[in-house]
Amino acid sequence: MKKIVSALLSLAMLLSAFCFTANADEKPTFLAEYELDGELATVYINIHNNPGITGLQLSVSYLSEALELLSVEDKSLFGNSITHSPISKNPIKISWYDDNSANRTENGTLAVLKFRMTDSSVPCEISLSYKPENVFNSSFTNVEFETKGCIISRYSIGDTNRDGYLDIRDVTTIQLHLAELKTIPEQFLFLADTNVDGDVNIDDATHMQMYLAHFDVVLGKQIQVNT
Ligand SMILES: [Ca+2]
Ligand SMILES: [Ca+2]
Repeated sequence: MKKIVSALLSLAMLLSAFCFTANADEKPTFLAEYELDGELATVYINIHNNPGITGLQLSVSYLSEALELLSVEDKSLFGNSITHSPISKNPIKISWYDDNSANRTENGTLAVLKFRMTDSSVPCEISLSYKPENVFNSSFTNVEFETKGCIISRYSIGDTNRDGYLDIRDVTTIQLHLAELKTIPEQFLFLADTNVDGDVNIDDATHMQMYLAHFDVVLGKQIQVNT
């Protein structure tokens, strides 16, 4: 019995050490995620793994030919308000500053942008960027964040043949693409990156097969919305 308890304890320690390492590896990130409802795209500008900041200015750029920005909603993540440039501007700049001089470490949704998709035939990339001096902490030291945008598309990740269904034909489409027998157009290649590691290879076909076989895998990334 003692042996089992000590084995379980060792396992728990190993797991907690692993979890700690995994969290430590996560970098501060500005992340855009979206939901699409018909022609209305809701884009969440999120902050993850925030080490502590007192001010930021973030630029959000998008494809004007395919998206029309309708509104910017302030989620008051840090208590006080954000400001932004006029919604007719692209990129639109979102700013926040706390003059109480204490670092703020909240994570979650900074702003919600609503777009109308005026051309759904093309994938629409939302890009985030900032100037290093525009994200800083209470000592006015620049704080580095990664930026991750998103691609708004009427097709789900995995729908590689773009017929609106997720099935074995999408696996075949990936395999044919990898065998260079039938190419997935460059602008839709992101649909084939089913495990979202930035590359399209046989692992994505396997990942999709596992999804279709009801294994516990997710196609693309699950959106976590903070309301
Ligand atoms: Ca399909
Ligand atoms: Ca991949």
